[in-house]
Amino acid sequence: MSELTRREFVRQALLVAGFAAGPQSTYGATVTLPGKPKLRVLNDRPWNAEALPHQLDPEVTPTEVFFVRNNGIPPLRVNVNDWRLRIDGESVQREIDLSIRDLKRRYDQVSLQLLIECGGNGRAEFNPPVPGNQWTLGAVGCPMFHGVRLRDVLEDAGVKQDAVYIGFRGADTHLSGVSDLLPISRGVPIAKALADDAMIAWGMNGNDLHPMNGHPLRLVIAGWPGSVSGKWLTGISVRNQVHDGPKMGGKSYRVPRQPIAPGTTVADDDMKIIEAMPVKSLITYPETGLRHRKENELQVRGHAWAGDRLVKRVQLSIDFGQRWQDVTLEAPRNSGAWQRFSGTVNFAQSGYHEVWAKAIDEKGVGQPMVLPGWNPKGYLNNACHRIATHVV
Ligand SMILES: Nc1nc2c(c(=O)[nH]1)N[C@H]1C(S)=C(S)[C@@H](COP(=O)(O)O)O[C@H]1N2
Ligand SMILES: [Mo]
Repeated sequence: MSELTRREFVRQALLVAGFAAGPQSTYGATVTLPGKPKLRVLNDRPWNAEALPHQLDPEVTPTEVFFVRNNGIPPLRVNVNDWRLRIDGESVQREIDLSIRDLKRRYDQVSLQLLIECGGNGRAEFNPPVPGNQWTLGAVGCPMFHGVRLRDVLEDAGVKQDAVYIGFRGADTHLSGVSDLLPISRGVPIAKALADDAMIAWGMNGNDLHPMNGHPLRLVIAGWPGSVSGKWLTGISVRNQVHDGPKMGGKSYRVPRQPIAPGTTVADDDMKIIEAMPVKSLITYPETGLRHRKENELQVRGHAWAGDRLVKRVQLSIDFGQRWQDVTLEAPRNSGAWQRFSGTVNFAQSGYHEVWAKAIDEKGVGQPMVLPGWNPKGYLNNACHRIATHVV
């Protein structure tokens, strides 16, 4: 990253931490994230910002439109040469301690295009409303990541037979300012940690990671709630039990075991951890609100993804879901990447129309047309995306 970006980041981070005087954001004021000026900022204490659907049109998500979701305050000073990653826990054969240079030298380097979607993407649509960042559609992206496979590092430390889960530690600090409190420490079952689409990354889209996306090191665990992809990564524990770090329990990243009526209170014991994210798609071209001439066909394209599954089919509707047409769907570049869809629609009538997209995964599970299962924290909204067109 450029020195300017770094300095601006530190300045912003200081502001967030309340340590420095400077232009304060007040309600309604425009604030933008350094290096990501087009993102829609939901909150700057801590920083949370999302893309608009049409900004996500490129096959590989550019860094400047890749969303940011922070639970705490990012580290103010990062020294890449001194950075250490520790692999420990009850279920490793030997603890190891690695520099970024060690990571680069000891293991096969890979570049993989991997999808990260926040578990709360789409939360704004929940009714009754639920607290938390009011994400609409853009807390998702699929950049290219550079690093090593998580599996190679874990196997180097040696994974014992009784390993159940991994849990990460990061260098960000708790919003309360208490230094030994982690803002978040989550993880995944060992099988997912050893999968092809789980990596430790030091780079994104040909550069270092952006400071807000975890520079200098992060986990990327594709297709699961973004909260398992630990940023500013300093440690990974291989656990002999389900990881119990902050935001693994209670209502965090958990949904009711059984469907509940909207607005119902649920006991923590009746909640389960979210695993792979459900099938979803996003129309990235055209932008909603388009004016379109009736005699021309309209090109429509976007991306579809389905957690640990492949998407098998994408359909479009221009009559509010009464009739659907299949469109072309490409294979992912690698396991863990989203899939491009593209097709054309023709309008028989002028006037207000909507284009709806629906993806169906390899098990035959499709997206719901309306908000699925209400849950207390507003996770897993994979309802169909719709855009408006004015046909003239
Ligand atoms: N250390 C740390 N890792 C973290 C977080 C965080 O606040 N701290 N946020 C998580 C959440 S909730 C999401 S959705 C993803 C978002 O990654 P991004 O900000 O790079 O888009 O990072 C995850 N990793
Ligand atoms: Mo998230």
